[in-house]
Amino acid sequence: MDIEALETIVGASGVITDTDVLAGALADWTGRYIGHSQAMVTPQNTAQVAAVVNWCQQNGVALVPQGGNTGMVGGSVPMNGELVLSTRRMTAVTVDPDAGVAVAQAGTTLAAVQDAATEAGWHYGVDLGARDTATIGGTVATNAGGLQVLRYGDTRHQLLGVEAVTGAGETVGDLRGLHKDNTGYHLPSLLAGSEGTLAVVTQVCLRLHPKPVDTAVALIGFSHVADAVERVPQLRRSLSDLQSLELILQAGIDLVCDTYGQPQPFREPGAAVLVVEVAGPQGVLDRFGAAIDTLGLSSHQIVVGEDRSTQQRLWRYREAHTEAIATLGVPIKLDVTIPQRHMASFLEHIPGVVGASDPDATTWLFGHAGDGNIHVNITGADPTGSGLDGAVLEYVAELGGSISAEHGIGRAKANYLRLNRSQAELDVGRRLKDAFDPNGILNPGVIFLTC
Ligand code: FAD
Ligand code: 2HG
Ligand code: ZN
Repeated sequence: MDIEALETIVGASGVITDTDVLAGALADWTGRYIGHSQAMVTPQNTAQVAAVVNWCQQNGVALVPQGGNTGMVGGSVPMNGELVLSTRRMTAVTVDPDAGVAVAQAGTTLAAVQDAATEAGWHYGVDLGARDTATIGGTVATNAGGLQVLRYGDTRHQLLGVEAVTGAGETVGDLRGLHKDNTGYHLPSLLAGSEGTLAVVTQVCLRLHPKPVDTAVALIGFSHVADAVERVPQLRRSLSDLQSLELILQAGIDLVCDTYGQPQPFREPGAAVLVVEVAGPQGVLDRFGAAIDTLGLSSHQIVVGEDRSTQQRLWRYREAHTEAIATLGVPIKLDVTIPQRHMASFLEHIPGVVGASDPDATTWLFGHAGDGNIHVNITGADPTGSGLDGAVLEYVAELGGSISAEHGIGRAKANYLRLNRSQAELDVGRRLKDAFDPNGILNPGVIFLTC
């Protein structure tokens, strides 16, 4: 790789070849994917991204766009020696308080976007545990979901505009922030979830939402998992301020408590807990209490957090799952959507499906119950080629679910995309990829097995 040529584009300090610094960009968050590369290039603006992509095109060099490297499907690491294009030096964010719109460079962290929105009196409708590290470009590229999808939709729904550099080196898109614009194909929708295979996202224009005045968080304990699942549609219908509705099971709570020395949330542990966050205009807590009474939930184990620090403590039981599971070794991570009518039986049967493939494996289940997204984590099994992924994903597809609710396909699920997509759809997808990236230099092997 011609490092000097890259330095001419982004400056000497913009090309990283030091192996210690580079190491962090070569492995994914889960530790399942470990790649190699000679260099990471860190442009500061769209023009530099375009120049790098053009140079890669002319020199037949493949590249992997990388944001915070918190992705869960191995899409952000150079498995075949590709150049890493990191957006870490593209971190500007501005908010137009009158329009209720934010414009951010791709490398801005999700937390920085949220903070900028809050300071301007607005709310950004995407939140997830990796908020301090995940970038806005990465969340667009993966169409990240997270904890507030049932209220605001996923990342795709926040996009008023996107600016990006295609694999052919053209800069496309706009940041005008128009709420309505039906001028043909909608570029933001095409790029949301494209996982760096069509274009490098350089800037985004985001819709903001009214900032809630009050927030309350509650844990509701259940003796049976099926009872918790059964309450989900009821809570969605009854809680007008509902912002998050998450499910955790007792085994995961035990793991979090043991790993981090936290006390159990309830004196008498049950089987499942729903984590509920309500947020809205003044009086949230009163409306929440009234709804709980009407739903006959008052006899259940309920703990409510009214102040921010209690709310954060309650959220920790849910948010610490990913890190606690990581302490057990490299997990197999699957994130699936299950139709509501099959949810209870899926949760009951999936450990058996896993156990039938590998009796030594342990299954951990938790997730965004409000939108049907369950995270299936498997520990104690060989993450490379145990066949467990296939067993779980085939079962999900048979139930009419999605093999990727929010993390994307990446490399981890490229082999299984056919379970959810017809041959005609895969063919159209490939033609789309060719149109954006005619030389196949962007993230080869991600989403599609070969390019
Ligand atoms: P990366 O990991 O760097 O990249 C992810 C993909 O996007 C790769 O394919 C990469 O090539 C591509 N990409 C990155 N930046 C660009 C760009 N500028 N242009 C084009 N392509 C790009 N995800 C959820 O959906 N919901 C959750 O609730 C959630 N919670 C999480 C909690 C934890 C603790 C962790 C570690 C992860 C979680 N994630 C969650 C996964 C992850 O945070 C998201 O997928 C996030 O969107 C990735 O952003 P990133 O900047 O880290 O992207
Ligand atoms: C979450 O919802 C993330 O916490 C990560 O999507 C899920 O660790 C996982 O599998
Ligand atoms: Zn999730």
